[in-house]
Amino acid sequence: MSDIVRVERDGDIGLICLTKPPVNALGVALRSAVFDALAELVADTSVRAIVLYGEGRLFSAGADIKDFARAAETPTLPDLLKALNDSAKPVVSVLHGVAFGGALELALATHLRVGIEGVKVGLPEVTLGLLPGAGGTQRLTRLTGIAPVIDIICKGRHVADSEALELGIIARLDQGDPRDAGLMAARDILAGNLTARPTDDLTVMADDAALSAARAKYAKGLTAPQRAIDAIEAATLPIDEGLKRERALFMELMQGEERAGLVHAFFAERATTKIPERGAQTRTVETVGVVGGGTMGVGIATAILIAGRPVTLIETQVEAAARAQKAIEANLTGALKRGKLTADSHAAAIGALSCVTDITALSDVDLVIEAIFEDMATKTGIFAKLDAVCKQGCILATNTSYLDVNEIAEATKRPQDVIGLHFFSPAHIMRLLEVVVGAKTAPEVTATVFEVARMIRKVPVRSEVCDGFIGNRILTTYRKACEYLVLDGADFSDVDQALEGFGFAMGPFAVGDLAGLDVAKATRDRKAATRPPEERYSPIADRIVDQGWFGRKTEAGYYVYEGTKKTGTNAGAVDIMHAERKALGLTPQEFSHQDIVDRCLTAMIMEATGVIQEGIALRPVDIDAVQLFGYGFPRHKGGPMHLADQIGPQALINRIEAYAIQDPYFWRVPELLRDMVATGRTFADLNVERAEP
Ligand code: 3H9
Repeated sequence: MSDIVRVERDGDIGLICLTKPPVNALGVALRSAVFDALAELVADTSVRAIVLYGEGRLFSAGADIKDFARAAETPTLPDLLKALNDSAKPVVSVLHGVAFGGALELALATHLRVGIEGVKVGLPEVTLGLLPGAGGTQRLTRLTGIAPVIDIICKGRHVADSEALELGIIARLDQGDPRDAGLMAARDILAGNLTARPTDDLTVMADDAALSAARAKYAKGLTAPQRAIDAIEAATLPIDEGLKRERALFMELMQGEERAGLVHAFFAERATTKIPERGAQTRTVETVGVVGGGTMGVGIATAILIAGRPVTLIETQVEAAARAQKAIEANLTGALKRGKLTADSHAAAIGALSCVTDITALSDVDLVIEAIFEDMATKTGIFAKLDAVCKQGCILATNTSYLDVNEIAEATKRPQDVIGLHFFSPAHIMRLLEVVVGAKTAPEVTATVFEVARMIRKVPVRSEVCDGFIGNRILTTYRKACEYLVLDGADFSDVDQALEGFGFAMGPFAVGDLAGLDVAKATRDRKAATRPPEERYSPIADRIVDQGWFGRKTEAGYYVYEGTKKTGTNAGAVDIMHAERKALGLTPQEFSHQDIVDRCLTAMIMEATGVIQEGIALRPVDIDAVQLFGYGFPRHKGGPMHLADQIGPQALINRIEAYAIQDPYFWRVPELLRDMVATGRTFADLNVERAEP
């Protein structure tokens, strides 16, 4: 017996229990232990049926994703599945919690599957740039037919218990203990009351219409769903041929950049919670106050209510409080429609909201999040009031996106309880939460807000205080690079197209139109007095705003709109671009889409490297998480620092030095890049070195 698999016997039934925390991932050690356990039970003449189940909160999360970088070791998952399929004794698998990827494939190779209520099954490999590589495309198709399997695999979606039953993925749905359910099913099989048979014995009906519709649907997207369709098509072949085809397609994807980027993104989402404050005693957060009922306050309140915690929201006027109440209720109803809330939890969330004008209503809450407009004097005024009103131990958070959290903290007599929580709009949907730790913030406060982030399903990233923190600081540099490109000859629509071609949902100028060009101008005006004289400045955006073109809300900005629909570029904005280039005496240069992407991403990486060098971010992977979950960086590219490793530090230095010939003030090589060249380290190495700060 090993410590990751328990072999038991109950009469003539043998049981194999997976006991490898945290998620029973099917790495080589677990595969090998199950393989040996199976051989032992198959050889035991007293055993007539075998049950496979898992211990802990879930059956298994599938193949061990950390192993992808290594060559497959034997027994491989297909080796193990063949042994299960070929077992002369019936094998029943019991699925509880989740059975994803290789875990579902493992179960599909057993002769019968039982689900425990609440179980979710799925083949999410496409979300990792892969396709199911251990028979999933062949065996699931044998159970459900081609059309349903395309929907499940190409979307990588989770299938709920009742649907799994309906589709025949599980033979029955039980309640309670997986072990008991497995024993009961095994006894029913031995008594002839339940049929168990290898999935491989089933055949698949061809469905050319479903395949060609899927090919058309996924033609423009990522590679993995396209290859998955090819593998599903092979399910009409004899099983051995189909499995061979699936494996070949799987191995091809395994070598791809898409897979590397998506796997990096998977771990980035989970890496950011490893902070130095981990392990500090946390405070209890049961009740939350929100100050400000604008877009941010409404979104933040919604996120907290969805997580089942009561919210008291403060506005200055009764009408504004009523408006916030209505907006939050509408958000909650949206969450109900999207399946994020049940009818009961929706009603409970609405009952747990109170929008009032009296700040003393916050006297007993555990956490307050201030979300008023960005003005230091107003914010410090609010924090002084909160200091007077809130109970001792209450955490006071500000949702500022760039103001100095230390200065805000000093407005109170308890700076140790003050922290920045920078949400992204819409706050109940966007996953990123920048946690801005002040000079005096207590470790337990930081640890507690990371717990709160988990509760509201955010990706929290720890940042030190600086102008713009991690995200907006990098965004500012990236945007400047985009604007300089336009000054130098690339049309703004070319810049947008190039970056959309790279994978951003929207280019920077289209985003500017969406966010409001007047808002960006107000920020530039605020910074004008402190702008260094050596810094290049593009007046194009200011001239566009001068025309009253603020973007989508005025139906004209860089582009023109009918309602929210973009109908073309704004000819007036194009004229301004040409005129300003001329006024500055600039001769337009030619830039290919590749040049544009290289410059803009190099600017992003350059600033991000500075952010790491200065210790504002803990690790390169934290920057990737910020970009992926807050700024629309394409997930399959893994994030700017993952990309930086592919480009390499020396190539990045060469680029920056070449760009610096024209603008040495903006383009400067960060010391860390030179250090990486000298020591041969990559950003991935830094992630490993700093994995547990
Ligand atoms: C596959 O199966 C390929 C096959 O078709 C073919 C093979 C030939 N491996 O998410 P959590 C870690 S591809 C390694 O925080 P939750 C995770 O990093 C696989 N590690 O918990 C974290 O570690 P840490 C297809 C894994 O309760 C810890 O476990 N399967 C794996 O919020 C806890 O995870 C998938 O795509 C893994 N497979 O969610 C499923 N899974 O504490 C991927 C998790 O050090 N996993 N870890 O940060 C999930 O969707 C979620 O983790 C799950 C649990 C729902 C299971």
